[in-house]
Amino acid sequence: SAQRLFISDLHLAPDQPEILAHFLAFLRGRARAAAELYILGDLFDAWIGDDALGDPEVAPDFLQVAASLRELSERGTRCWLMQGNRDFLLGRRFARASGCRLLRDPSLVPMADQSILLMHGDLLCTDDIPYQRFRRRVRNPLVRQLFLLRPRHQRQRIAADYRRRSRAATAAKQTAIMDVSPQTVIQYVRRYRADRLIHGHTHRPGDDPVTLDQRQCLRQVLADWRLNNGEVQAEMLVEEAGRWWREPIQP
Ligand code: OKV
Ligand code: MN
Repeated sequence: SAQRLFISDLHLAPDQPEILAHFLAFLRGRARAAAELYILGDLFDAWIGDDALGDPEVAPDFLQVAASLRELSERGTRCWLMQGNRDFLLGRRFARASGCRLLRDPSLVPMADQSILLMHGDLLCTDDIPYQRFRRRVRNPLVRQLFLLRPRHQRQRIAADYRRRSRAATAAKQTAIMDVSPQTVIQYVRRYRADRLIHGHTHRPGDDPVTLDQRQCLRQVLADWRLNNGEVQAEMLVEEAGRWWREPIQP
């Protein structure tokens, strides 16, 4: 079929084998019926560099993710991958290993007579000043290169430290600060003349009509994948011939 599937925020991590298994089953099952799969960031909960793919000390299971994505694209589903705020170090080497094409954030793509703006979503959360400062720092090309030059075990330790400190900071933040800024949403939609904005990151799935310049744009927020009473809860957005709907991802 000519379906396009949109997912984000799987946050794959070695200590959550259920979500990993759910994703691998999705790649071998439902995803095969699609022409294109869009992964809009935070496929992984942490990423310390593409050279760590398959490192037994980091996450041996992630080799399976790359192999299964590759198999899906070889079977005819084109896979697009955007970096998220957690896996912003995903690069060409992972793209090659997984058969995915990298999508920059933001990306404007024409689909079914509409201009669709695809983002991870963290660029929209401009009220979270400490996060935006962190973002600028770790994405600075020099800071990034110096990090990638360190041995893998050091990077692992540094990353674990960041995550520990971030959990404490997130718990202390007001939830409104961690949502998108409505003014920033309007800025992006206006600048790109988008008819639809699709993003993840906030873990607040839903549809939000945005009015600007006497026209309507629809902002669609993708769901994160999570474990709920031992069951994986996952959902995707689907487009086919200009029709859009949400669909749960079954085991
Ligand atoms: C990713 C986030 C951890 C948020 C560090 C330079 C520096 C990269 C890094 C370390 C952390 C990614 C790579 C991770 C995102 C966190 C905690 C909060 C809010 C440096 C370049 F500065 F140390 F030199 N990192 N990891 N967070 O564990 O994947 O997005 S990570
Ligand atoms: Mn995110």
